[in-house]
Amino acid sequence: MTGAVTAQAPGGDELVGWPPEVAARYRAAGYWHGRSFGTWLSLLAAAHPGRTAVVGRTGDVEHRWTFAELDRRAHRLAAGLHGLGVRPGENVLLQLPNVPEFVPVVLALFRVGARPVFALPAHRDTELRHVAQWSQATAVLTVDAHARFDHGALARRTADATGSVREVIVLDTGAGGTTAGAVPLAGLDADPVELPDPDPEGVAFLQLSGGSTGLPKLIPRTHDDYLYSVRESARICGLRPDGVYLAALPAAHNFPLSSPGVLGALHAGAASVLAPSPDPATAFALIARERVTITGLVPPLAAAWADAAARTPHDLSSLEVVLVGGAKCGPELAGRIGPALGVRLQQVFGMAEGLVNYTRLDDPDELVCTTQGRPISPDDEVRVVDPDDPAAPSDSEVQPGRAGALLTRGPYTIRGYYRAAEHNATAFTEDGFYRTGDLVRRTPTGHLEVVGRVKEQVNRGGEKVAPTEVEDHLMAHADVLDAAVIGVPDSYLGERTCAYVVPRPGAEALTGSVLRRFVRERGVAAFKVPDLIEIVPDFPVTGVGKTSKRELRDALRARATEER
Ligand code: OOB
Repeated sequence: MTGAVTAQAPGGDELVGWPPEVAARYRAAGYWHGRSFGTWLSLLAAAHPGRTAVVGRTGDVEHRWTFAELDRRAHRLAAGLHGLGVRPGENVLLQLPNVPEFVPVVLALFRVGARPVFALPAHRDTELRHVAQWSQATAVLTVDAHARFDHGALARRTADATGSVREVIVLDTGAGGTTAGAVPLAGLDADPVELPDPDPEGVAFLQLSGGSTGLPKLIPRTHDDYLYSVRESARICGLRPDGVYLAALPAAHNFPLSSPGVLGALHAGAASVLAPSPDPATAFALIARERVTITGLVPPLAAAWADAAARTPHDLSSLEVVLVGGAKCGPELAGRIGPALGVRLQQVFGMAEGLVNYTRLDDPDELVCTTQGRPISPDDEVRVVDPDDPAAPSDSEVQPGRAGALLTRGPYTIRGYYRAAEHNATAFTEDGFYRTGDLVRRTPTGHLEVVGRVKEQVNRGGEKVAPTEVEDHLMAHADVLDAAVIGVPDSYLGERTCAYVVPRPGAEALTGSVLRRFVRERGVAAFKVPDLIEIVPDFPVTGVGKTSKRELRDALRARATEER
């Protein structure tokens, strides 16, 4: 097996591989097993054939599949996809809500060696088009409709706008979306065929980055690197074969997928229950019925669950562990979750690019409440450096215990985004550390406390918003002269977005609601539509000369803080 897989493509490598000597070290240390997801699934099916693997609902139909059944479905679906012309190395844009089919679909694509590109259910035209074009996707696989939105039609529009897409595949849930002209997923069921096993060091799938500069970047993860993080996550979170993981968040996101998530549960021989919604009413009923033992939540949901638990008629006593992450969980909320839900809290600070930190189940309460955990791997290298000038980083390490910008590299952290040579030049150091953009403090125990951010991003309760992306949408409006988006504190979400908009002279009718509707109608995820819009006559000018957007946002943040 070769080390770095570097298929050249316009814009740069698909996969910036680890240097061969580093890859050899990760193999020798036992992190990379040289096994594909397909082989991994076959081994799991052999080890736990009769155990429940996946539980969930598609429309009115409840599904409950054992490991053997999941394996069989993934084989048959892989054959069906292959019969349709889906080939190894092709990218397939996937947009599925938490339906049970999510699991066999992903595993079937892995078996074919085609890479799922994990869009979130909230993504709309602009995001899907961008991601389909950038990945040169050959198929879009989606659901007919979900939460009263026609995903079939969205997939069709995405396909029509993207020359590379040959097929639209739709899971019909009876929800009424557009399925005309699409290949029904149910029809992709064929007798298993012999398929070449994909290279475990090659790209298994593409995750979407939260992004701080414009539209999402694609994150190439390999079988080897991801399976390592999945195995260790399952162990660190104490998953056992009799465990039951509830996927409350959208399963395509890295957190419910692998921290420890659906894949971690599979690895442990445990069951995954896919919740159609994370609201307490839906989730608590599932916890009681399926005897759920573990789940993962973003902080606002954890707070809502903690409040609702006091009044619920449902029996939550099976629940043992709740992971909270995606955004900062402060000590007050962290202290409340355990007692309110009768669980052990695990904080998780992760990123789709790789590095995942967990508080350990046997950590002292103090660390569990005040830190976001420590890395999975002894070979996760962490540097905390001087954050002073992001444009000209000196990358000198700060004094121990002081806050600084987090840089990391390791056995499951990417060395580069997918086909993004230019962006990679600044997103990574020359020696391969990923610039996370997070500000952290490291404790003597090696735990990290997230204290802020140097990247231009708003973290809206775990949902990441790139200000430039929203500013570009606002500025597409004919009456908008300029726009700047910042995050402002919010008691529920942690932060929400506030857009400052300068109208063109004479554009009197411009209002916040007009602009919100305008942004929404351009086809963007609802969480990116600005929460607050302030129409202002002009921007404060900072310093001398021309104001950069970054300086402008800094000035607006300072002013907003002052006003509070
Ligand atoms: C998870 O992944 P992403 O890719 O959506 O977002 C990563 C970013 C981090 O760089 C950090 O800025 C923020 O989300 N973040 C946290 C956090 N967990 C993530 N900030 C403060 N405290 C935390 N606990 O969000 C993700 C991936 C895997 C597991 C968990 C979360």
